[in-house]
Amino acid sequence: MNNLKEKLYQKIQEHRPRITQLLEEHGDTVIDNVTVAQVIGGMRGIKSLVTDISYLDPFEGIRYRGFTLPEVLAKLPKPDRANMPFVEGLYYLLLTGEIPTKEEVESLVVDFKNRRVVPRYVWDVIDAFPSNSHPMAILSAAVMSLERESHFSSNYKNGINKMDYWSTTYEDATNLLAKMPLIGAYIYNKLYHPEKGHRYPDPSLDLGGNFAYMMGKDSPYDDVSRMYFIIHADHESGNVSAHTGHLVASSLSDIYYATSAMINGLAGPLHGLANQEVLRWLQGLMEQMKGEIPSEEDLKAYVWDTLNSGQVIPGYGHAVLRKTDPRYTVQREFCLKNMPEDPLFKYVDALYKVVPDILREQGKAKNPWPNVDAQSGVVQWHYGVTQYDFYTVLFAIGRSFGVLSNIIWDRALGYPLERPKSITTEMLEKMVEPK
Ligand code: FCX
Repeated sequence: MNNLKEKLYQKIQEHRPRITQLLEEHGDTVIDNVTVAQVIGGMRGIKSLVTDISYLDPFEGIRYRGFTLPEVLAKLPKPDRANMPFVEGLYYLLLTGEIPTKEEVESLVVDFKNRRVVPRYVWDVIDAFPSNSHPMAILSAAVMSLERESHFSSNYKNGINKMDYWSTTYEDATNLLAKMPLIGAYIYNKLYHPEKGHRYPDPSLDLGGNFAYMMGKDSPYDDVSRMYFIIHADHESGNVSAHTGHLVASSLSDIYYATSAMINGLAGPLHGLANQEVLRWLQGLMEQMKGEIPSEEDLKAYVWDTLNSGQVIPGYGHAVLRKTDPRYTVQREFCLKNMPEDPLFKYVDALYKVVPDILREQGKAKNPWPNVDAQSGVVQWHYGVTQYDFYTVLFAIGRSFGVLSNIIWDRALGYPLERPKSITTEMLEKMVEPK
């Protein structure tokens, strides 16, 4: 076992008794109530999942194993001359709860390099897609094509102890995570730069650096990639992508089935596709303003026009957050440092000053503040990734680190098949009848 897997096993052995004690001594303790509005309205806010990988406080934002994003970006080891941490180091943190040393991360970087060889048939599956296919559909199929590689599935057929499920799940997860950036870059070049042909990975580069190399992007796009994958990695367990991955894996579908399902959930306009909608909306604004920075009045008029046409302001609002998304702030600080004169960034900054007050005035959105999507596409556009259909693939690569870390721990703690109870409308009506 490499030192991450050994450390993980030690953490698993320490954690298992806590779950056993909770179940044995407190299994019948009630921790939440469920209302009619929650049953009909998307189960919002029902405390019904448990994870230690990350926690989302509505007023503080996301914490990975208790660390805020600024703390994660400051504490995790970075490659020499880089300003953003190794993504491999985030994986170590999400799995163990500990900040790894640079030596531990460098050992994990080598392990990831050894796992990132992608079988030829995956490229054939990607090449078989028509060039006007959505990159998320291609990514989902490419991940599914790798299912035959699953150590968990092949071992399960031969009969393995339930307490060891986590070990082959770890192998599948780490093998897939190492391959996702190469698959993403291949899809990008196939769809948007076929003239570049197939780039082979650079053995001297870490995951984020190699992704930038394979995308054909120079520095600081390596740091953009590390930042993007890290801030999108997890958003606790209840969002569509994380919950779908957790749910599908609860039937002991392997990592490949669960990750493909996660990608399919992320592809929805009310989830991962929103970062594309933000760019589309911003460019409509830029076109209407003929590239000029609009006056506050013109900006307000454009925002109200969008709302009055029955559309949402993309990149604003959130199902849980009730403050500015710290992931927006991390990217805004990157923009202020690296691209302060970018016109789209100036539009985003100008909108930040007017949209929250307008959403509050309209009075519908529970959260009038920007989320991660309000800023993410602007950074990609600046560095030449102008095909915003691709942005959700970047989101999926980052989100895989959180979802797959969760699934490894689900198996390690023996979390069972997920099976909430449903009821009929008539039963609901009877439950609300005056006694
Ligand atoms: N503009 C206009 N109206 C908005 C709005 C916005 N930005 N945000 C919310 N509203 C409206 C809703 O449309 C709803 O109106 P309705 O009653 O007519 O249907 C009302 O306000 C109440 O919605 P609310 O409960 O506040 O917000 P929702 O949870 O329904 O979700 C959306 C709002 C889906 C618009 C918002 O969450 C969004 O755009 N999400 C995109 C995906 C996302 O969350 N991206 C971040 C990534 C995610 F955090 C992750 O990492 O997993």
